[in-house]
Amino acid sequence: MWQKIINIINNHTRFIITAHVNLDGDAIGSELALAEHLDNLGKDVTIINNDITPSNYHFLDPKTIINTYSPSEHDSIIHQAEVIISVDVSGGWERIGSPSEAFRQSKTIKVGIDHHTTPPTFADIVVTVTTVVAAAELIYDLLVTMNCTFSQTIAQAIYVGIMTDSGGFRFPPTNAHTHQTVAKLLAMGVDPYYVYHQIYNQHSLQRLLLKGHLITCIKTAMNGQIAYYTIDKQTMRNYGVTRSELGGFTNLGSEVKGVRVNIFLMETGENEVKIGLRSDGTIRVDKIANSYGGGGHPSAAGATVKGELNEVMSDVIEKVKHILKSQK
Ligand SMILES: [Mn+2]
Repeated sequence: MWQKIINIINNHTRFIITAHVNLDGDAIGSELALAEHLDNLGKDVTIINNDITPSNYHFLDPKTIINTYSPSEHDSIIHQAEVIISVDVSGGWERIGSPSEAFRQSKTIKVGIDHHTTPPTFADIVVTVTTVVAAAELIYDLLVTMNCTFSQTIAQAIYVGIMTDSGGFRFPPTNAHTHQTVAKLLAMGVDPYYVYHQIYNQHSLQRLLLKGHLITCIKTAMNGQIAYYTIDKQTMRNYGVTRSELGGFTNLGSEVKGVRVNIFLMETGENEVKIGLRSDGTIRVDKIANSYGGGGHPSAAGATVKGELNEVMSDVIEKVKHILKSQK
C-alpha cells in the first residue's frame, strides 16, 4: 500500500505537508508526526495550512513549525518544492483552501493520505482507507512501514489524531486495531490525561455560556428523530466567541434518546452557512453532505453552502426527513 509513497519520500528532498480547512486534531497530529519523521530523514519539510492552528493544539507545536499560508512568504517555497503531501483531505482542491491555487500551479508530485469516504481528487498518488477512524492511523502505519523510531512527540501527535477523530475512542469505525495502535502509542510515553486536558479543558467561560444558550435552542422534528439548532454571527458577537471556538457544538442534540440525526448550522459569512451533521449510525449523513458539495464520514459529515440560515435549515431537514421516511 505504501511502496509508491515510500519511493517518493526516498527519492526527493523538498516536501510540503498540508491538510484541510478548519483544522482539527487529526489534521494537525498527522501533519506534525509526518513532518518530524521526514525531518529525521534529513528532508526539507514545510507545513502550510489555510487556517491558523487552534490554540488548544499549540502544545503539539511548541516551535510553531506549522505555517498559515501567506503568498508572499510561501509561494517561493511551494515553487521549489518537489512533493506536496496532503493528510486528512478528501474531495477537491477547495478542501485545502487558499494555498491550493499555488499548489495546483506547482510542478510537484501530489500525494494524498486520507480516510474519508470521498477520496481526494487532486492527488497523483492516493492512499485512502475508510476503515480507520483517523488519518493519523494511516500515518502511524506508514511510519511503522518505514521503520521510524517513534519519539514521544511523534507518538503524541498520532495519538491526538486518533483520540480527537474518534471522539475519545467512541465513533465508528473505532475497533480493536485502533486500540492496539493506541496501546503502542501509550507504551511510547503518551500521557492520555495531559493530552485530554490540553485539548478539551481550555475554553473560555463565554464559550460555555454560549453552549448553554445553544442547548436551549434545540428543536426536534420527525417525532424526535431529528434535532436541530443554528447560530448566527450576531449571537457569536454577543457572547464574544469566535467561530474557531465552536468545535464540539455539532452533536449537542445527539445526547437525546431517539435522536438519529443532529443538524447544526452556523452562519459563517455573508449568505454563507456551514452545515454540521451527526447520526446515530443508522443513516449515512456523508451522503447528505455530498449533496451540498461537502463530505465526511457516514456518521459525521459537513458542508459549506450559500444561503440564509433558516432556508438552508428547512432544506436540510427536508432531505433528512426524506431519507428517514424512505427507510421505513
Ligand atoms: Mn480525520
